[in-house]
Amino acid sequence: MVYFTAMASDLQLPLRLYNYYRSSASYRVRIALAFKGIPYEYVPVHLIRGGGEQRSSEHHARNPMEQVPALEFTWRGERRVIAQSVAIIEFLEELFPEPPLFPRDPFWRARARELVEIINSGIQPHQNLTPTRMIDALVPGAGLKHAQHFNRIGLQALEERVRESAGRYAIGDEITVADVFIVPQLTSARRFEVDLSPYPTLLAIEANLASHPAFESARPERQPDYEPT
Ligand SMILES: N[C@@H](CCC(=O)N[C@@H](CS)C(=O)NCC(=O)O)C(=O)O
Repeated sequence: MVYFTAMASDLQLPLRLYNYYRSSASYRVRIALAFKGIPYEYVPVHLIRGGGEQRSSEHHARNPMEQVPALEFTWRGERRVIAQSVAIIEFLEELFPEPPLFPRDPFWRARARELVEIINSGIQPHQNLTPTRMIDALVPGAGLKHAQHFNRIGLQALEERVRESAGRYAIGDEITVADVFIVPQLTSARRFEVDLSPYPTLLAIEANLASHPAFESARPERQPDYEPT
């Protein structure tokens, strides 16, 4: 059952998620939507084909950063779009507070956000298509090394932090937004051929979440636009 707040009555379901199966930022939002049991329409945006559908004028209007994900919905009768996975997930949390993704305790809520930011601003921007292509254009072959370097720095920081807090998940035994970011990041790190053996706590958290229905259904290979590589 979807738990609504009073504000959620301003929102008209279903939501439309513009995303790409392999995008880790999209994967985060898919997990959050599934975790909260919110129905949505999946609209694929192919990031490679034809120079990238994210660069089309239609998608630019949805997200001027020309990235996925972008969540479209009707709010108080007006068609609206929000981009940026953190903003989207916080919006969902406010409108659909149950089950929660943010710890109630202020310290652990801040810690969950810290783990999120290590990934969102410390790792993912360095592995993204646009910067790695630009680095490759400057120094051929350096884009992958750049992505690997920042994955290692960020994953090490995460590993040290979660060693302090992990139970079954990143923060104790309740699933939080930190888990929603960690699982897609580990999937990306494997794609960038990063050795994950130095991060046993992160790997244990990922294993504990592998069969959770929300995490399972959000996996790249379960999406309609999935392409085996
Ligand atoms: N901080 C943004 C990152 C979004 C982002 O970088 N999306 C990537 C895919 S994971 C993208 O659309 N890249 C397209 C490109 O670089 O052209 C978020 O959390 O939503």
